[in-house]
Amino acid sequence: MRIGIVCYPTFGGSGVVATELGMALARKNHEVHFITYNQPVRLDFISSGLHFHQVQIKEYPLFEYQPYELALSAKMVEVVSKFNLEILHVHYAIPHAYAAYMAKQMLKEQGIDIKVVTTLHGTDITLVGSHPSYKKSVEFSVNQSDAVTTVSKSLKSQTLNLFDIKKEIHVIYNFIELEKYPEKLHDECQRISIAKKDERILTHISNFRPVKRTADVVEIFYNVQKEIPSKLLLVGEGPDLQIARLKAKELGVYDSVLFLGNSVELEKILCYTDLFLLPSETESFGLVALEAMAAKTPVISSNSGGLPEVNVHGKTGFLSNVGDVMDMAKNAIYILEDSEKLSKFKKNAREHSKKFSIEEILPFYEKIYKDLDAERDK
Ligand code: GMT
Repeated sequence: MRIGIVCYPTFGGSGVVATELGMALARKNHEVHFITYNQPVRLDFISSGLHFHQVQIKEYPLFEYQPYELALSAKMVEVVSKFNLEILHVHYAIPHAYAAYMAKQMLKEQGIDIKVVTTLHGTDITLVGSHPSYKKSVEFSVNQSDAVTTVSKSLKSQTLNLFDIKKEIHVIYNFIELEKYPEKLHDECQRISIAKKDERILTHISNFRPVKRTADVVEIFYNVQKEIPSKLLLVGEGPDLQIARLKAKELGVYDSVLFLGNSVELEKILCYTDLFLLPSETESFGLVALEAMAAKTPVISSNSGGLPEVNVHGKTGFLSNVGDVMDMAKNAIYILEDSEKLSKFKKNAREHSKKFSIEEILPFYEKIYKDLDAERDK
């Protein structure tokens, strides 16, 4: 099929899911057109069947806020009609679902019936979407989509609680490409470049927004390193990175924390890692936890949102109440104190991640596309 994908091209989870989905669809001989303001960070143009169309904004001094949705919907119209697209799949409702609705109306005038799929990723519903400034427009544009998906059962029920949604919501989990995390790479990984032989490596990867509770990450690590020699790797950038630095200095562990910045080499970093920390305030799914598990890394997380659908308490890691850093540290020590126990958790994590392999999940999206296409022919 010919599919347009609209997403944020950044390091955020929704952009990563959209990009990986597009690349996987192209490998299955679909023609995929990305419509974004920059080339998505994980987009690999070596694969054929992939196209990128940049949304360009005409800046004008009158505007305090540049009208991105306008440029985006115009680009969607141009690409859909030029390449005869059948589906527009928008990731993250704000403002993509709204722009897709506008494009759909414009295309109708040209006699084109484009089918719009909206995937809700989390904060587009919870923290941002339900804010009174956006709520009505988000609700309207989600209801106007031809199909709606969420990335977890938890996000589906939050969406139904917060909005008056008249559409059926399909739950399609985040997915993982297991080949990116080969078992062999794990055996060869050069962890000695990061930590001493007797040290454990704990890692947190995020965009360091308040929702990630970065200070909790450092506090958990502080309590762990009192019992077990260890290092903390902080990967990513964002507004709360400074909070993490200050916390590490305040607790006297700054020298044991490595700040690695944004990275496209997550597989390598996770390969070094013994334990992944994700104490988020809310997390619709927690793609990064799944990536960690695929790389044989158990996860210490909060129990908020969709995290219990990914991280299995006592098997792939542990879940604690949001903010309970002492419980998280206790669970981390329990896993790390004994190499045999750690190996068992690592094995379980990898095994469980297989449930979310791209081969398992991709057909659910393809079915939605096919069903919508068949609807058009009726
Ligand atoms: O939370 C982030 O860091 C980014 C955010 C996004 O929208 O880009 O991620 C959301 O979407 C991911 C992919 O579906 C989910 O795995 C994340 O859990 C979700 N983040 C939140 O709900 C906070």
